[in-house]
Amino acid sequence: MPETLNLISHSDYREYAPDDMQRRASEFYADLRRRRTVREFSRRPVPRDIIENCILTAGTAPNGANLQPWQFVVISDPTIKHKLRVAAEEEEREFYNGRAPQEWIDALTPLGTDPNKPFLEDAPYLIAIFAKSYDVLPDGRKVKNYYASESTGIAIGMLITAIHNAGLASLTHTPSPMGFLNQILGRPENERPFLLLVVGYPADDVKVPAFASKKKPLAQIATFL
Ligand code: IYR
Repeated sequence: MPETLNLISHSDYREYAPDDMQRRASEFYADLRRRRTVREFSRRPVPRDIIENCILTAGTAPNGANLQPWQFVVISDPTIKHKLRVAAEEEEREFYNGRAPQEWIDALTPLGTDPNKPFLEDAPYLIAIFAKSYDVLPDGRKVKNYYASESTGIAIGMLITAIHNAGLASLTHTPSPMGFLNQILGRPENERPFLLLVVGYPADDVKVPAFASKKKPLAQIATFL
C-alpha cells in the first residue's frame, strides 16, 4: 500500500537574525576548514555511541523519495579489519602497479598515497557504506530506489561533517574495485559498495599534505548570476 500525503507543521525550523546568520555561517566555515583527511590513525578506542550518533546524522540526509537507500556497516572486529586490509591492499597494488594510468598516478603524487593501507587495521572503526539501487521486501518483492548514488553521496558528506564535529578524523578510502566488501562483510547483491570510511583519532604528530589544503577561491567554484 503506497503511503498517502500527510503534512505536519515544521516546528523544528529556526530562523536567526541576520547578524547571527552571518556569524553562524562564517564560524561553521572556519570550523569545517580545519577538517583534514588523515592517512595515519591512532589505535585509541572511540566510544561506539559517538559513531552511532554520526550515522544517525548521516541518516537525516535528503534523499530520493525518502527511501534512504544506504547501508552503513561499522567494523571494529580486528579479524574483519585484517581481511579488509589484505583484500584492499591486493587491489591497490594492482592499481598502483599498472591499472591506473600515469596521469592518475601523477595526480596522487602530492598526496603521498601508496598501496600500503595500515590505517585499515589501526583505526578503531571502518565504516563501509553501500548504496542500494533497490530494496528487497520481506516477501521478496523488489522496490526501486531513486537517486541512490546521489543520496548516498550526500549522506556520506554529512557523516564526514558529523565525525569532524565530534572531534574525530576520517579518511575516504576508495579501493577499486570494491566487490570484496560484499564478500567479506556478507552484504547482498543489491548493496553496491560506495566507500570505506576510516574513522578515529589521528596518529600523534600526524602530517597532512600541504597540497590538499589549497582550496579554490569562491570566484572559481561559484558563479553568481
Ligand atoms: N584508491 C587509491 C587511490 C586514490 C585515488 C584517489 I582519486 C585519491 O584521492 C587517493 C587515493 C588509494 O586509496 O590509495
